[in-house]
Amino acid sequence: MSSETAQGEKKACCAPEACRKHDADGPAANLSGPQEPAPVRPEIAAGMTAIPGGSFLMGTDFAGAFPQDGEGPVRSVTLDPFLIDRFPVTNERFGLFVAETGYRTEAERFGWSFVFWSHVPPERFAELVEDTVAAAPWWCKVPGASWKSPEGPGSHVAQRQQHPVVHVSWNDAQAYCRWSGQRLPTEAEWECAARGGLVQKLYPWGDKLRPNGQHMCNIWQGEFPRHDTADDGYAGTCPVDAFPANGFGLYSVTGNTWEWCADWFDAAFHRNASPVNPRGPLEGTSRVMKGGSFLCHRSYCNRYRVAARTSQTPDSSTSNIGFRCAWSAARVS
Ligand SMILES: [Ca+2]
Repeated sequence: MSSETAQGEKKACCAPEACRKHDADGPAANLSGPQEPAPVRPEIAAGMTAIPGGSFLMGTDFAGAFPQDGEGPVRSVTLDPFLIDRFPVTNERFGLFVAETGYRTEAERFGWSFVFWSHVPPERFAELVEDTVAAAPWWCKVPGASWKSPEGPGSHVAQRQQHPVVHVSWNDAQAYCRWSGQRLPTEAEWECAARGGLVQKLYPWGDKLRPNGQHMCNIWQGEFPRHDTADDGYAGTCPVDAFPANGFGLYSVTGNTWEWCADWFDAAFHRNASPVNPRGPLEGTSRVMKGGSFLCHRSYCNRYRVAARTSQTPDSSTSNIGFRCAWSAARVS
């Protein structure tokens, strides 16, 4: 496949749009909550790290980037100090939220989610898969797939407690934040934290994907989408601490799962926006996602870079989208 074709299909390869139909009694009714966030729980605050305020160079002019995504131009962005989770939200932590609140995710309410084809047990493929995405047939609509049954009925997360939670929509992440007392990071905060204090490097650790031949994140090896050799040790998600942390102590920044950010997505908005604590457009149709996932491969989608960005509608869920949370340092007493 040519690179031009691959770039043109970025939405389908990164994560398919759910195109779910809402009604008055749909998932939105599940999302009401207090206007003022609850205090951050001590056990959650303990898992966060402080990112100093100041300026950093956001975006990239890298020749291998995706200009249509709005990765460039490089610009100086200034942020107030903030705190951010060192790890993506795990199945264990999300399970605690669900146990305490009874929350049902959008995938559970709509009754299905998207699963990558090779993760569906082949002997049960016809039974479990209702449909596939025309532009990306490796994405399967699986009734019953959810955060606690990532490959549909019969699968579970018992042995994946320290993996990032998946099959969670942006709306689900917002609901979690209302419980935890946190909020989603802005895209600028996410990228600043992901860079780990390095300046204009491609990855959280530098410019070389595999320094000294060492895998530094969970992405795809082999021929996408047919055969993942899992040379990095994992086909699918991996524990959030499976690879080294970056300079700010953040784990699982690139690869593993995409992570929702607070901002609405626009490919050009930032060109004329304020560079001080940018928050993205006031409205939009899809939310920013950062970091890439275990499905990213340089032959098709090299979005496992800190400046890379994509988006999805806020009710979408797949087996490769998760999130981590932030907190404003000004709220620390
Ligand atoms: Ca992998």
